[in-house]
Amino acid sequence: MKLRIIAHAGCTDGYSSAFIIKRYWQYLIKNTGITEEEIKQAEILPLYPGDLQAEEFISTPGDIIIDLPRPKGTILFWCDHHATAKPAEEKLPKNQFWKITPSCTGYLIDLARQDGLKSTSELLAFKAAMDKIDAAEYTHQEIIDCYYNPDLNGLVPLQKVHALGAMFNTRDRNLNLEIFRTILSQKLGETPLSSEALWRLDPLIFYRAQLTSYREWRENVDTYIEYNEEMKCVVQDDRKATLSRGVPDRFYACIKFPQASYTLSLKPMDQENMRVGLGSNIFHKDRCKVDLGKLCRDIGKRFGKGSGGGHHDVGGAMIKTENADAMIKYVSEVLKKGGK
Ligand SMILES: [Mn+2]
Repeated sequence: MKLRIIAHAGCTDGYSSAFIIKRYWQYLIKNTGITEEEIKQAEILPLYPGDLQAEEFISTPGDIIIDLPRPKGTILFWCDHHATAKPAEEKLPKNQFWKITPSCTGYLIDLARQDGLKSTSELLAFKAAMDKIDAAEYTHQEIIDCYYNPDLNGLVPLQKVHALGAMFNTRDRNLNLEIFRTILSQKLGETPLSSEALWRLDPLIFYRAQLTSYREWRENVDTYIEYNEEMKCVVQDDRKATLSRGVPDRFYACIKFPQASYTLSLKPMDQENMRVGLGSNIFHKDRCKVDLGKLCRDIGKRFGKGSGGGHHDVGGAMIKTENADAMIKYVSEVLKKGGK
């Protein structure tokens, strides 16, 4: 059977989930008759959640879908941990898994361990790093250590995973895609932390550049990022940017405005479409009284073509550019009201 591994593009959890599938599929994909050779030959297809929610997406019976919403049609395997992807049915079909967990990677590792995969210190360190990254459970110091000032000569697992993520988070989408595929097509070690072929490509080159790009981005975004006291929300409206610099540091708002409860970002993708990000202050998730994943699904429907969702504390949506101001007004009202 022709297989496709469809993983969340541009996302470290998407990449790491695909790694776990390729490496440990025997513990996860049961009674389908697929072979190691077919997994080796599988097409790696990084996509965004909206791509699977779109009418144009056509699934195939060989699709392995991870860290993404479940599409219509027959597929081989599905695993997701996003709150808004909750299936309607009580009992899921064979080889389908959904649960709210910190990361999809960690969920897959746990499923494989339940089926007999031996836990090693490396596997557990990798799971811990991925859970921290995808659920944004960093301490203030860990943000500084990963986004500002890592000791590049002695990276700990959390920083190593950041260095890997830097490889496919450049500003060139085609390069990102090429790298994402390449580092899943080499000989895989126990986890990415010890995959020799991968580290021979020297992720530090990418990480060093990314750290500089974060700094340039922060300096540029400083000219228009603002805190709205009424909404208790940091608003980063990229329509106000006069320059386009660097690579986004997604937690900058929480470092710069510690008083904030929420962060809202607007990024024009093209003439017609705008990506919206909504998050809670990662250091004060207790302040988050609104289900942001649900709110994102709501604004995706109200102000876009229906693409939107996420977790309780963070979400994203695509909207029509012309609806951006109406969307801000709507979000502002919801946030002001709180979870009531
Ligand atoms: Mn994820």
